[in-house]
Amino acid sequence: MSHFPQSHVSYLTSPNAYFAAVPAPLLSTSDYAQGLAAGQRGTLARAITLVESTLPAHQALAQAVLAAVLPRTGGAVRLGITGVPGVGKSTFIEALGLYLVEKLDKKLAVLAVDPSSPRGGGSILGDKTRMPRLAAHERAFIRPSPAGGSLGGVARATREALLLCEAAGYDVIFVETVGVGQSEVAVHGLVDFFLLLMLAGAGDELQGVKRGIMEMADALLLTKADAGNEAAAARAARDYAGALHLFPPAASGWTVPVGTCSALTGAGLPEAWTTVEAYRAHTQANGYWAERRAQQQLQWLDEAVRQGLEGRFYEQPAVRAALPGVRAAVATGSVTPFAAAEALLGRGAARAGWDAAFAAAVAAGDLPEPDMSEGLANEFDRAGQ
Ligand SMILES: Nc1nc2c(ncn2[C@@H]2O[C@H](COP(=O)(O)OP(=O)(O)OP(=O)(O)O)[C@@H](O)[C@H]2O)c(=O)[nH]1
Ligand SMILES: [Mg+2]
Repeated sequence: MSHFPQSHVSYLTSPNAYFAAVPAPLLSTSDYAQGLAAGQRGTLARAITLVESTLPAHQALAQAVLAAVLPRTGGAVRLGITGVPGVGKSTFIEALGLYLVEKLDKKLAVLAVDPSSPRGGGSILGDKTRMPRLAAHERAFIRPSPAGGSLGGVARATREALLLCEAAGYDVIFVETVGVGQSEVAVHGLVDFFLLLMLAGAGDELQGVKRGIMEMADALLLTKADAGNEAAAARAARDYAGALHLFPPAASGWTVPVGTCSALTGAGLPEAWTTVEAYRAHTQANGYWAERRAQQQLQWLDEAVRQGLEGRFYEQPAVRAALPGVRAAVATGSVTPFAAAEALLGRGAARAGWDAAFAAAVAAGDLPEPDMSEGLANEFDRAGQ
């Protein structure tokens, strides 16, 4: 690594093994903001790296950058794309993406939410080799999932990356999700339109299609409708359309369409985009588009408050000192989890000198009385500082 000079900046934009290992030098808030306003890809990549960082100094700068560019955000169509591993998401994104940048002159950013993806160059190379033409296109920007950490952390970083892409002038954002449970819910909270890709004949169970995910979808698309698979795909589309009729009407007033497509032949791709545009026209006219975004903002507020309180709570020296003993007591069953939590919340936030003696008391089953009012008041004092 040491032979790779810090002053060499090509690593900022080129996908190589040093990407994660060599940190980009920080810019000033206004340099980030100006670079984004000018649509500079290198600045965008560096700003995304900044919002992905968990270092407190980086977080503070990231929030300043986001605040500075906020007026330039919100203009894109945000499209979530989900489906089980192997259904063809990346291939679909490459094909639909090329259609958008080449035929419709769009500027497209592709992001991903994959909490399971490892840190390092592997996923970058993996995503880009699956989208080789799109990755090379000047009007497209592809960024793999931030790696590591909780789903909440990955989703938050992706949301902030999405805003940065909008500030840099991208007017369509795709967010690819791994189709394995909670990540769909997280991506649904980021996007305007949620597209579920499916395969004919794979069976609902195999595709992990829970009713909840079908209910979140704004369109279903049977993909790989090519090479003799067209009729089966069309049949499956009719079956799903029938099944969707049984669902209660969506709050958007939108009827969820079911189509077929092939990322290999390109069949159905223009229609897929027409559907997204029709949804936008429909929901912008009836107010649902703005309402959905407002609801998402409020969800992010709740989430940020929850994460902030949790972080501050666990940072307290008294809590850190007592927690191992309390956890041990709960694990062995000598204290109930609820009673231990009440005691931690009530006393931990309030009293600085709280330490091993408390843990010993908890372990002995001699719980101090919780004092929620004092604990909460203290929490709000801290929040206000
Ligand atoms: N025949 C056919 N094959 C396709 C189509 N789309 C994707 N494939 C193939 O299906 C396989 C999986 O495609 P990917 O695009 O990597 O699928 P994915 O959903 O992104 O997979 P993960 O990222 O691993 O979850 C690849 O071998 C593709 O070539 C299609 O429209 N038709
Ligand atoms: Mg993929």
